[in-house]
Amino acid sequence: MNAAVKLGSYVLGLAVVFGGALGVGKAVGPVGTPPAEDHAAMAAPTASAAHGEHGTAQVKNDTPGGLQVSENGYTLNPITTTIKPGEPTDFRFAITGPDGKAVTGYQVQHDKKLHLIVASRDLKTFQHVHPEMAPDGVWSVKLTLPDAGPYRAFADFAPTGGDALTLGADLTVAGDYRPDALPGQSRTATVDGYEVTLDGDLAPGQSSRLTLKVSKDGEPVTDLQPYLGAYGHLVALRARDLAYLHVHPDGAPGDGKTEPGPEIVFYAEVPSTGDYRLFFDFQHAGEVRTAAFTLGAGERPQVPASTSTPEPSRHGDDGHSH
Ligand SMILES: [Cu+2]
Repeated sequence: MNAAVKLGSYVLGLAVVFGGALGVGKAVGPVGTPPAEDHAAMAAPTASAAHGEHGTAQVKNDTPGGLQVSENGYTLNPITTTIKPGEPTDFRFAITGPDGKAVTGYQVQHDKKLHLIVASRDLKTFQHVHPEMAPDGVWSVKLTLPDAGPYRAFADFAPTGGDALTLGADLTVAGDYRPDALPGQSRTATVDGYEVTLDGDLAPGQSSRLTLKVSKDGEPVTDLQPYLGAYGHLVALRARDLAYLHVHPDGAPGDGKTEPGPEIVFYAEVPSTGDYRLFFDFQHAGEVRTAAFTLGAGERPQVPASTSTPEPSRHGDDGHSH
């Protein structure tokens, strides 16, 4: 056994797994694709060990997941194109691979072969569902999208033998569309009598520790149930373009140190300043609920207040506005 080769491949493996978080993906050279949304990494037992050591990582250039309908030869193909507001619809789609055929082999990540997230473009509506795959590779799931308007569907999966990917496609629900403004920043969310608080800050280009604490009737909840291989699942979407971001749970049920609440820790990595909408799924008393938060990352960009045509200067031609 050549120790150098072994170490080299170990380091490369780490770079592929943690490239996004560490910002070293570029340093190891032309890795074929950015390791965006490597959910396989989330399941790796060593994942949490790498956190906390790279708080000074540079802002990465990797394209976040979910912004492309096709990446690395894999394409998300919606088959169902008509969705009516408020009506249960059998939403069907297929993932095609580099050979153009529907992919039927998937790796299980977080207990499932494929996770489908559907969010309205205004981030008011969020659903996280698990479609069933037919032998021909067509996935289907009952979806009820409450309101008319544009939605984004994200397929989060890893093909057998390939890297994890999150592909995104637009869905449109016809009708009278009334967009909502992004809810203001808040660290407390209430859902079905549960209060969830969020502690921690998002920092662009860094792995940020976020702690979610679940209470009910003022009492901490200490018997959360495993859901998707963790005591909670967190999806972060960037406002405006719905980039789908990298979030790792810290610890797993049954690892001897992760408690079933009230606090669940995640490491989230955001690629830029701006607002993010965080959706936290947790299971208690046999039911999965979602708490949503809006959180800003970094300093707000300094956007000029007005986009109107500049007036001619009244102070001569010095070119400065006052
Ligand atoms: Cu899922």
